[in-house]
Order: sequence, then structure tokens, then C-alpha cells
Amino acid sequence: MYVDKGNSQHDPGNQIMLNAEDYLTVLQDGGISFFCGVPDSLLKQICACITDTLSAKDHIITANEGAAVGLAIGYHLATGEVPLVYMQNSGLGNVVNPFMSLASPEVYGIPVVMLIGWRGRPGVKDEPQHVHQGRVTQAMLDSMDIPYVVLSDDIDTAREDTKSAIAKAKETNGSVAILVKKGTFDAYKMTHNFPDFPLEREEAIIEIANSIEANAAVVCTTGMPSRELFEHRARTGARHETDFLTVGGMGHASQIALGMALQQSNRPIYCIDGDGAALMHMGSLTISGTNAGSNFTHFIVNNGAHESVGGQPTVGLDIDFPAIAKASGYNHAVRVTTAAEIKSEIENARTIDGPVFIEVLVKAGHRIDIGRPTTTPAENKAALMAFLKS
Ligand SMILES: Cc1ncc(C[n+]2csc(CCOP(=O)(O)OP(=O)(O)O)c2C)c(N)n1
Repeated sequence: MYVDKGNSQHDPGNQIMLNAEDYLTVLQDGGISFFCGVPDSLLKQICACITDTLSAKDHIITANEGAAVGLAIGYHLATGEVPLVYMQNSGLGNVVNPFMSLASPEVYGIPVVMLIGWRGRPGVKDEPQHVHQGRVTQAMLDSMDIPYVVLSDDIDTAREDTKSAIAKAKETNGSVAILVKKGTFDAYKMTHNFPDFPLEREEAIIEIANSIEANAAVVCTTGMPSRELFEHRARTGARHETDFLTVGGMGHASQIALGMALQQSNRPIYCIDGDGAALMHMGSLTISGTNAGSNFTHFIVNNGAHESVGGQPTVGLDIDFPAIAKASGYNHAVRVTTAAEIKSEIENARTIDGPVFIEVLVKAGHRIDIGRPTTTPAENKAALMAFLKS
């Protein structure tokens, strides 16, 4: 089901762009007053504008995209209105179950507008983790019977298409998707303030990498943390064979680390997680806490933000991660803020029974010139598997 009334052939390099505030007004004028979802870099301007403009009752940054569908269902049941769920197309996987089994017109019939950042759009160069997902995004929507339109960067066309999408969602009691290409939105600067902790995320990651054992393996989370780790290894002349970069599958780094740790109980395994990623599949904390052994150390480098995709806030700084980890079965759980504390907690972890959980509070922000992995995921996997055999 292809409803492409937008100018999908338009080159995103072109200068015409949508202003985020104007497009938010289009959505609101069309009758949308509740927004929820997980941010994406292609949507960062509109997500930032929504974050700045709306009250906590009208906008929730959810743990994952499936949870956003849940929230949207509740909102519709309580108001009869149409909610908007935003996400990166990689989040579609998290949406499939609550959509198919609950929101579908063949089950409860809940009208939802989905605003989806289209990473890996065919013809546009993107990272390996986006290529397959980008190529099948339309086919996935088709197979779920979700009609879609590609958002035009012309405001009048965008207004008309958005109005039709909302009308279609109401008429069918179903979901309608609006796909957003790279470069659709013009710059928007978010005003949210973050606390000023001593370390930057990159400094924390470097300290962890420098303080762990030579035979240790690291599973690093999605987004910039993996890029920063990769660059650190490259700078120090190390090969990348000790590290698994969780370039996609956000929220699953800790279970990848657990899978390794259970099979290689003599090798120290470190997970470097993000707060947004840990929140995305927080239930996994209980599985690591109750199943991991002493060789498992779980870091959460917490900047209170989805920093890698625009810095929209998470609830990471409003909750007590170490308390949750302790209650989830970790034997030792601490919060640190300095490089010296990271080093001494890693030393301490070697002498006590694990699993160990270490939250590092860091300031939001990143270097603007962080590179991307220069080796492919397949090369990375081969090198890591050879290292794990050694
Ligand atoms: C399922 C899924 N949803 C959304 C994304 C887009 N995404 C990539 S990194 C990221 C933010 C990660 O935040 P956090 O774990 O706190 O790490 P930070 O970037 O703040 O260091 C998001 C939302 C994704 N890759 N996968």
C-alpha cells in the first residue's frame, strides 16, 4: 500500500527544508495534541521542538518504540483523539508486536500517526546497520497494511499530506506512517539544560578501555559510544578484536555481553551501556543480575540523554540505576563521576563476587568530529571470534 504523495525523489542535498516549529503547528492544526516515541537523528529538530514546546502530559519520550504504541493506545482510549508516535525506522521492529496484536484495525483498531526517520533509504549512503532496514522499510509497512506517505520538504505539500494521513488514520481506525528523509528539517536548537559532571562520555569510555585487562572483551552500546571506543582503539594502535560494537539492536548490548560471559567464565567481559539503551530493554538488567557470574561488569555511561541522536532527555538522571541493579541481583552496584573512581572500581571488581554494576555520570555532549568504524561489522565479528578463541 503506497501512498507517496510527497516528492520522494527530491534530492535531500537541496536547500529547501521544513522548519520544525512550522511542522509542529501543521501537526497540531491537524488535530494531534499527544506525542510520544524514541528520538532519531533524522527527526532531531522536530523532536527537539516537541521537547521544548509541549508539557510532560502531552509528550513522553518512551523507553522503546513498542512502549510508545502502548502509550498511544492508552491516550486514544482516554480521549478518542489521534496520537503521534515518532521513531527511527529501526524502531519499527519494536512496534510490530503491539501494532499487530493490539492496535491493528483487526484487533482494537486504534488510529495512530507514526512519524518515522528513514535511515538507509535506498540511494542514500548510510551506515551498515541502516542499509537492510532502510531497504525494507516500505515493504515492512506494506506487510503490516500500514499506508504511508513520504514527507515533502515543501510546507504546503507537507500540510496537505499530513492532514490526509491523520484523516486516514481516523477513517480506518488504523496506523498511517509519515516517512522522513534525511535533510528534511532545518536546524533547531534545543533549550534543555543538562548537569555539568566532571567527565565527558568519551573520557569515561577511554578510562574504562585503559583500565581493563588485556584479555577482556567489551560489548559497547549503540551510537556514539561505539564510535568513540573504535576511535580510541585506532588512536592507540590497537586492533579492534576485543570489542563488539552494538551498532544496531539498541538496548541489547548487555545480553550480548551476558551470552559471551556465560560461555567464557574465565574471561572478564565488560558491557558499556548507555542510559537510553539500558532503559530501552530494562528487563534485561534482571536477567544479567541473576545469571551473570563474577566475570561480568556492566557500565552505564549516563548522560541523561539520547545524545547520539540529538541529545533529547531520558529519565536516566531521575532514577537510581545502582539501586535498580542491586534489586535486580547485581552483587555490587555503585555510582561514580571521575576517572580515578572508574579505575578503582574496576580494580575492586576483580576482587569481589560479581556481577558488578557501575554507573558513570557524565556530561551531555560530544566531539563534533567523531569518526565512524572503518572496518565492516563482518570484519569486526571475525576478529572478535578469533580473539575469543585465544
Ligand atoms: C530500536 C532503535 N531505536 C532508536 C535508535 C536510534 N538511536 C541510536 S543511538 C540512540 C540514543 C542512545 O542513547 P544512550 O543509550 O543514552 O547513549 P548516548 O548516545 O546518550 O551516549 C538512539 C535513540 C536505534 N538505533 N534503535
